[in-house]
Amino acid sequence: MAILEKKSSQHLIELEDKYGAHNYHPLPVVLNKGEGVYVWDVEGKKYYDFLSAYSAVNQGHCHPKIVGAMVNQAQTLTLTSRAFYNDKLGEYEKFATEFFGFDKILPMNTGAEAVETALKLCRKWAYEKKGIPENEAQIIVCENNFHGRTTTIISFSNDEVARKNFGPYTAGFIKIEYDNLSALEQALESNANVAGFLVEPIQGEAGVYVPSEGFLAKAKALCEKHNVLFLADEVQTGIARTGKLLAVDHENVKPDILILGKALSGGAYPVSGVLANDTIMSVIRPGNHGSTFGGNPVAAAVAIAALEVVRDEKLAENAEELGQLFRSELSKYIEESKIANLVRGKGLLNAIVINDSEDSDTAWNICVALKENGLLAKPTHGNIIRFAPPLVMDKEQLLDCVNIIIKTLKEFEK
Ligand code: IF1
Repeated sequence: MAILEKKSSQHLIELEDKYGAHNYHPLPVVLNKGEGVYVWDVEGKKYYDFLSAYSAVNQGHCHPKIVGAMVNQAQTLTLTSRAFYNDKLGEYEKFATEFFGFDKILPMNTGAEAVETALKLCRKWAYEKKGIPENEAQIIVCENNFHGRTTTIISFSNDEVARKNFGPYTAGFIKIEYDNLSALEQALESNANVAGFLVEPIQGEAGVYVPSEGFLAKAKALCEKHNVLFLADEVQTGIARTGKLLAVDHENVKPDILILGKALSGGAYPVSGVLANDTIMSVIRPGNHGSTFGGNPVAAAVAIAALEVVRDEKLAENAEELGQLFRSELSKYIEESKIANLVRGKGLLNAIVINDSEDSDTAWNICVALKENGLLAKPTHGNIIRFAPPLVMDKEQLLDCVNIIIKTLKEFEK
C-alpha cells in the first residue's frame, strides 16, 4: 500500500508546475526527509545540504531538541494572538534579549516582516526622537541589497526581476554603493533628514560579497556622528553562520537595530525579530505594529531551543574553523582551475565564482552535476554558487564535501 502511494520526483514536480504559481525555478530534486547535514529525495538518494534553506537550517535538519520543543509546545498551546498574554513569550523575550545584548525584542514571523518592522521603527524614532519633520525621513540602503519581497522592500531593490511592474514604489530611500564609506559620508552630509542606514554585513544574494575590513565599524561611527541609526540585516548572516554569533561581531559593532530571522528557529518554524534598546523601542506603543502570529508560544519555545543549540553546540566556533578549512582547501584547487575563479566568504557562508558570463548556464549545470554527486547547492547571479551547509557539520563530512565539489568542478574543466 505504502509502496503504491509513493510518488516519483517527476510526478511531484509536475504537480507543483501545474498547481503552483511559477515564482521559483528549483533544482530538479524532490526532498522528503532531513537529518543533520543530510537530506533525502523521494527515491531515497541521500545528499549533503549545502544551502541550509538559505541559512535557516544552521542547527541542522530536524534537530531533536528543536523539534522536541516544537512538538511539546504544539500539544499544549499554539496561538493566543497578542490580545492575551501567553506563558512562553516573556520567557523567550528575556532569553533572546540577554542572548544578543539588547533591552527589547519585537517578535515577527518572516525576515521581510522583520525588515519592515525595523524600517517602521527607524522612521518613528526619527520623527519622535530625532525631530525630523513628518514624512521627510530618508533611509540609506545599499546597491544590490536583498532584504525581502514586500512592496516597500522591493522599492529599493535594484534587481529588476524582483521589482519591475510591482510599482508604484515606496519613497524615502537613498541608495549608495555597498562597501563605499565616502558614498555613505556624502549621503549623510548632504541630507539633513537621514533616519537610518540599512545594511547586510555580508551581501548574500549579491553573491556572498564580503565588504572591506573595517567597513562596518567605520560606517557605524559615521552613523553615530550624524545621529543616524545603524540597522543590521542579519537575517542571513546572523546566528553563527559567519563564524561569530552575528556577522557584525567580527568588527565589534553593536547595531542600533538588529534584524533576525531564518536560523532564529533553526528552520523549524517561521520566527523573526527586531532587537533594539529602550530609547528606540519605546516609540512603539499599542496599536502601532503587530501580527497575529508574531510572538506565538510555538515560535517562542522553538526559538529558545534553537538559540540554546547554537550556544551549547558551539556552532559559531565550528563555522569559523570549518570555514577556514573549506576556503583553504578550495583555494588550492582553484589556483589551478580554469572553471572556478575564486572562493570567498566568512565562516560557513561562502561562494565560488564560476569562470563564465552571468547569462551562461554553467553554474546551473554544475549544480545539477553536484546533485548527481550527492551535494545540493544553488547558483546565484548566473555564475556564482553559494555554499552554506548546516553548522552542525564535522570536519570529516566537510572534507568529503570538498572532494565532491572538486570532483564535480573537474568534470567541467575544458
Ligand atoms: C527567497 C537570496 C538568500 C535575506 C536578508 C531578509 C530576507 C532575506 C538578508 C527576507 C531572505 C532569502 C529569501 C529567498 C532567497 C533568499 C536569499 F538569495 F535571495 F538572497 F538567503 F540568500 N534579509 N533571503 O537574505 O527573509 O522574508 O524570506 O524570511 O526566495 O526570497 P524572508
